[in-house]
Amino acid sequence: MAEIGVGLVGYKFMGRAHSNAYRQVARFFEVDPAPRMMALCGRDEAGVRAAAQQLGWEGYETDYHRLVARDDIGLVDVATPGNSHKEVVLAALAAGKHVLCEKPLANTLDEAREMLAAARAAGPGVVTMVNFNYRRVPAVQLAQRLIANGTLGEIRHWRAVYLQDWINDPEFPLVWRMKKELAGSGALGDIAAHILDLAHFIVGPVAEVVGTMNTFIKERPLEVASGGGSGLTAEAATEKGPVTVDDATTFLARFASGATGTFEATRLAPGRRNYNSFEVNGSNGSLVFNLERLNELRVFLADDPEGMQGFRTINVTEPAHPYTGAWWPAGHILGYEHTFVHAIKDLLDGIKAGTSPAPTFEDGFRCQAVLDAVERSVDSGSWEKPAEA
Ligand code: SOE
Repeated sequence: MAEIGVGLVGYKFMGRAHSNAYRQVARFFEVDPAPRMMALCGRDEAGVRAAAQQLGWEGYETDYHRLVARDDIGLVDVATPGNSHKEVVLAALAAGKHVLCEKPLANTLDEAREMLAAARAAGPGVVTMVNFNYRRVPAVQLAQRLIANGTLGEIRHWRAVYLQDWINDPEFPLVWRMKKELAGSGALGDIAAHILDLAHFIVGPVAEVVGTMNTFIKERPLEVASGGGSGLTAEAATEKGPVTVDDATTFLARFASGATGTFEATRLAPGRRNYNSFEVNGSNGSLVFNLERLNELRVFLADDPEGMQGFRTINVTEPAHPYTGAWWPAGHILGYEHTFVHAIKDLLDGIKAGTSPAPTFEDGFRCQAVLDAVERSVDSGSWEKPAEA
């Protein structure tokens, strides 16, 4: 079996999730090439050396320029905060490497446009993908299929929320996700981007939006040191600094298909740890997904017999369901980390076939364009259309 050398930039929360995926993918799926974990990259030598050892990388680099120049690396994975996506991705593409980039593609629409142009210019032999990992939840795949094959009829409503509470405490420090220069935006780019990508995957393109964005907690203690494993913990200093992104964003959408959509994303919803949920209503039925119960899809079909109607809960772990047959017997459930393994599996298949798997950089740009339209609508107070590439 062929191998492809992988270089991963970033070793915090996403770096750990991606590392785990590279370690596991060839153990459960038939992939060709199989990934070889050549080097982890980060600026702090002591930190990256320790992480490389813990996460199973053969070596490390402290400069991404050196990483992308290595002949033994064919795939560069970018799992850093958004402010460095563009420069690393452009360098990797210029070196002819395949690229996986964490979501959202970029911090601004202009950056996303430049990255898309570079991916197109790199030619069809260079595979690129954006890691919106929730597309790879088996229940989400089933939802998409039920809509694509017409089971739900004409789609009228998309209703999605992504609710978290990890920054609800005003004493939680000002980590990079709350700084515009590093993250681009707050709840909008961090988590609304996910439900928007899911909407694009399941319902189709969003044609126009109108939204609100709020920053309820305007300053926070500075961060003493970045947190460990989960990436969503940190130690607070006494000095404070301004929060420069949104805590919460909501928007209404009209889809190109004529369906309507609502989106709400907040990191200030006490008790909601990682509540990424959507409901779709079609002329012939409805479906409901909730990430906190990710092995299940709830489906209502209007043509079920009278007296027997109601939401059924499908445990999406049968061999017939996407990805799950490669893991465990039916009913032996999957978790968050499997979504990353599935993404890497599809990426490796794409590399073999010479085609970029979805979400492509086009998809990443389209998502960014809607995020940008939401921000414009907050300023203009009116409906705004996403820009074209
Ligand atoms: C923090 O809000 C975060 O880790 C996001 O950055 C991820 O994209 C999301 O999947 C989980 O929450």
